Amino acid sequence: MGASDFAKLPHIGEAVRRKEDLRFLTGAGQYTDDVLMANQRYAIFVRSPHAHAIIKSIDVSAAEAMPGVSKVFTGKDLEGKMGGLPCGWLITSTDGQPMKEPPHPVLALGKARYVGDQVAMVVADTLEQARNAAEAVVVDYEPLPAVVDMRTAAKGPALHDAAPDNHCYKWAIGDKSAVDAAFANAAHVTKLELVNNRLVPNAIEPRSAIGSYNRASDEYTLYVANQNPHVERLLMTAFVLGLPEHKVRVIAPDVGGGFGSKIFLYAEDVALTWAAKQLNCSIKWTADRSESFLTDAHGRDHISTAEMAMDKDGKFLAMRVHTDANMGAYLSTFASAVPTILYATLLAGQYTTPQVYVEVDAWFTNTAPVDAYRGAGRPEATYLLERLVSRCGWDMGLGQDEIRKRNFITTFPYQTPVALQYDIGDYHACMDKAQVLADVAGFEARRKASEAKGLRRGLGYSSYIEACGIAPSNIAGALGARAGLFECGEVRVHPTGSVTVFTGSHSHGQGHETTFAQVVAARLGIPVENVDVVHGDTGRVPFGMGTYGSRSISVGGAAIMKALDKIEAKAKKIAAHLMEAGDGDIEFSNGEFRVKGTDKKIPFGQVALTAYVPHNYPLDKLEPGLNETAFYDPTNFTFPAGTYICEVEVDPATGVVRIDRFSAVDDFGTIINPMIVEGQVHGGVAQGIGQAMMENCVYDKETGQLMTGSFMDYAMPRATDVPSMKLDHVVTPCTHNPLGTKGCGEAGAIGSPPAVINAVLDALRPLGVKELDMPASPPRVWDAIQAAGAA
Ligand code: MCN
Repeated sequence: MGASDFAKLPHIGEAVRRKEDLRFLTGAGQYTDDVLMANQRYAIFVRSPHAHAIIKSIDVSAAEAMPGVSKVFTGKDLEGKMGGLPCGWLITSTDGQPMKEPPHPVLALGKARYVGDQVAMVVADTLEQARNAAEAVVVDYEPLPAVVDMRTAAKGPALHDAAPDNHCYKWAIGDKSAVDAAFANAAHVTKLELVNNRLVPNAIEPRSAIGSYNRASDEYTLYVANQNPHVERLLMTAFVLGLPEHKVRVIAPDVGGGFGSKIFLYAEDVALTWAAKQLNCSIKWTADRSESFLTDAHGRDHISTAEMAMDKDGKFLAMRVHTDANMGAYLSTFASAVPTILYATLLAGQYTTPQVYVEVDAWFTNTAPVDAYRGAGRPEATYLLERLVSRCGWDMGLGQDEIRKRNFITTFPYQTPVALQYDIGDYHACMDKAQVLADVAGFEARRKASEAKGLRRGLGYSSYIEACGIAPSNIAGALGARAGLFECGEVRVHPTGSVTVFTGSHSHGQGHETTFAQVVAARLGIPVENVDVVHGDTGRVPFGMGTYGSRSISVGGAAIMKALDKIEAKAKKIAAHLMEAGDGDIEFSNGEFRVKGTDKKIPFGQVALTAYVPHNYPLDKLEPGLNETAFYDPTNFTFPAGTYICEVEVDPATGVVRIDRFSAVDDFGTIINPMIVEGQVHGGVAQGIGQAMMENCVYDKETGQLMTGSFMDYAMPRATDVPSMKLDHVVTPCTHNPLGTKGCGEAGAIGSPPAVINAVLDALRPLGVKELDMPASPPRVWDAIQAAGAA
C-alpha cells in the first residue's frame, strides 16, 4: 500500500486517546523499581568525590563485615573478567589519526576521572544495609588537578594515557578549499561565536536496573530503564561480558522518560548483571536524583565559531564552522556520533548554501560523559545556524524573515554539500503559516505598547530541519559509521481476529501503544482496542534497535507495515480459498475481502479464524497461522522541518524575559495521531525553552565539582515558565517510507532555543546587545544590557 492510500485510511489522523494512559494514570504502571524479584538484594555504588584522582587503595573489609552485606566489588574484582564499556565505534576520525578510545572500566581501575565515577559496588540484603556499608568503604585517593574547560584541555592534565593532550578526535565534512574560495569573494561575512550550554537530561524516572541470574538454566535477566533493550543486550554480551546473547534477557518495562539518556550501556547495568551470577541472586539498583545529576550522560556542551559568506543581496555563498565538543571523562556509547554525523550534516539547514565546511574537535575533560540528549547534535546545529542566519538578516538589513526566504531550498530532492539529500519539504509554506499564526503583522503595535511601559519586545525566528528515522544503513555506512539501524516488527493475528504487535521500538512516553495500534487497525479494518503492542523485552520481541532519533513511527512503524503487507498477502490466499476464487481476484479494504466484480465478501475475522482452524485447507499451498515478521531498513532519513516564532518581552531594569507568544509550524509528513504529535511538540518546546532560559550544567573550573547537582541549582522549566503555544502543520508526506511520516519527537527541542534567543536579541538590539549565550537568565540578560550600555 502506498503512503497516499495509507493516509486516507480510517484511524489515520485521528486523535485516539492514549491506550497506555489508563495504567499510568491509575498507578498501575510497572517501572523497574516496582519489580520485585525472588532473592532480591540491593546495590549501592561508591562514587568518587574527586574529579580526578589516583585510587591508591580501597579497603572493603569493614564494609564487608557489616550486617547483611554480601560483597563489595571493586575494579580489581572485575579486572580480566570482562571488557570495558564500548565507545567510539560510530565514526572514523578524518585527520588520519585514530580516534582515541581509552578504556572505560565498569568499575574504576587505578584512577577516577569525574565526580561520580563508580569506584565500588556494595551488595546487601536491604537498601539501608547497602547504603550504610558504602559509607564504610575506605578509598585512599590521591587527588590530581582537574580540567573541565575544553579550551584549556590540551594543556592537561591528561585524563588517559591514550590521549596525552586530551584530544579525542578530529572530524571534518565539506569542501574546505571551495569554502575558502567563496569567502575570499564574498560581499559580506557575518561571524558568530557561541556556546551551546551543557544540559542534564532529568527524566522523571531515574535510571534503575535489576540484574538477575538463574542457575538452573544458566540465564541472566536484566530489568532496566532503557530505550533499546536489544542493543543493550548486544553491547553487553558482545563487547563486555562475552556471553552468548541468548543467555541474557533484557526487559525494559514501563520507562518514565529517557530523552536519549537511556540508550547507552551504563556501567551499573553490566556490574549488576555480572554480580548476579557471582552471588546467585537478583540485585536491584535505582539511582537517587543526586546520582542522576552526576552520572546520567549529559547533553550538548559545544563551543563554536560560525561564519557565513554572502553576496550583496544576502544570498548565502558558503558557511564555515569550527566546533569544540566536550566528551566528558570517557567516550559514552554513542557520543562520537553526536557532534559529527548527527550535527555537522545538518548545518546546511533549510538553505541553498552551496558550500559548507565543518570541523569538529572532541575533548576529554573531568566531567560526566556527554552523549545524545533530545535531538542529539541537531539542536546544536539548529542553534548555531539559526542564530547565525538571524544575525545575517540583521547585518544585511533584511530582517530575520527575508534573509531566510531568500535562501530557502525550493526544489526537491535536494542534495546538500554535507552529505544529506532531503527528499521533500515546503519551507516557504511553514514560514508563511508561522507568520500568520504568530500575528507578525500586529507585532509593531505590540512592540510600541511594551515600549510605552518601559519594556522591550522582540520576535525571534528559527527555521529548523532535522534528520530523523535514524539510521539508514547505507547512508550511515557512507558517513563512516560502523552500524546502521533497521527495525523489526512482528504482527501476530489471533484466531479471533485480534492482534498483538511485537515491535523493536520502545515507548517511554511517546504513546506507541496507541499510534502503532492505529496503524495496524487502519490496515486491517479492525477496532484500535483489538490491537495490543508489546515492546521492550528481548524475550518476546524478535529483535529491535530501539527508540531515539525520532525513528519509531517511520522505521518501526514501517517494519510493521511490511509485516502487514505479508499478512494481507497471506490472508488474501485464505480468503480466495474460502470464496473459491483465484488469489489474484481478491481485494481487501475496510476489514473485508471481496472477490473483484462480485458481491462475494468475508470479514477479516473469518479469515483469521480459518488460518488457525483450517477446514479443507489447501495445505500444499498454504501454511496455517497468520503471523508475520519483517525488518525494515530505511533508504533515507526523514526530514521534518518547520518555522518557530517566539515573541518575548524583556524588562531592561531586571533582565527578566517573559515569553509572550510561541508559534510553531511543523512538517511531520502524514500524521498518525495529532493529539500525540501535539504533546510531543509541547514537551520538546518546553525542553528547548528550558535550555534557552534557565537550564545550565556548571562544573567548578578548579575542582571539577558539579555546582548544579540538584534542582536547587539546576532550574528546570515549570508549568508557569512555559507559554501557551500555537501549533499548526504543513504536510509534505515523506517520499520513501510506506506511511509518509516524518519524526516529531525531537522537533520542539531542536527548533525552539534559537527562536527564544533570537527574540531576546531582537528586543535588546536597540540597546546595543548583539550577542547572548544561553540560558537567558535575568542576571545574564541584565549583565549584557549593562555591558552594551557601557560600551
Ligand atoms: N507520530 C505521529 N505522526 C507522525 C510522527 C509521529 O503520530 N508523523 C507519533 C508516533 O507514532 C509516536 C510519537 O508521535 O507515538 C513520536 O514518534 P517519533 O517521532 O517516531 O519518535 P519516537 O517514537 O521514535 O520517539 C523518540 C523521540 C526522541 S528521540 C526523544 S529524545 C523523546 C521523544 O521522542 N523522548 C521522549 N519524546 C519523548 N516523550 C516522552 N514523553 N518521553 C521521552 O523520553
